Amino acid sequence: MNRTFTMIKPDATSKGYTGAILDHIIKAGFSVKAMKWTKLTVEQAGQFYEVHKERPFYGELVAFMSSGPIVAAILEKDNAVADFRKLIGATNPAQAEEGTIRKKFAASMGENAVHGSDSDENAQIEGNFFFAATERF
Ligand code: FUP
Repeated sequence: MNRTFTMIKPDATSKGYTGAILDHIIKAGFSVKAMKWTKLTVEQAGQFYEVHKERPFYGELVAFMSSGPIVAAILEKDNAVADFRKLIGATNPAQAEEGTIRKKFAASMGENAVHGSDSDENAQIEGNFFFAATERF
């Protein structure tokens, strides 16, 4: 079994898509190991996306990700990182395949409904950003 990390982003929580997105994730065979409803400060969002610091969209990304509540979660499944990336679809929802979460629920490249870790190493770093050992079951 492998783990990945996800966030349901502020665009999706504000539109009331949280339950439907979680339903997709669970029906796709992922089990929840940790979960919280929370809101990032500007500083926390900046730190989470630090790898994108030099990119032109960084400021907008940080402002958006701290603009409203999110759901953070650690998910478990065989091949979790790759299978979750497949389930959410391309970063730009216009290019996401039919049936993917971003195709269904995302509005744009910047506001794309969900995050999914891109490697096992980042899944661990990102999970540790939000959850203590005592919050994982
Ligand atoms: P992804 O791994 O699919 O979430 O995409 P990236 O790690 O490449 O990008 C992280 C976030 O930056 C995306 F979710 C949305 C935002 N982004 C933009 O706003 N514009 C871009 O051109 C690329 C990414």
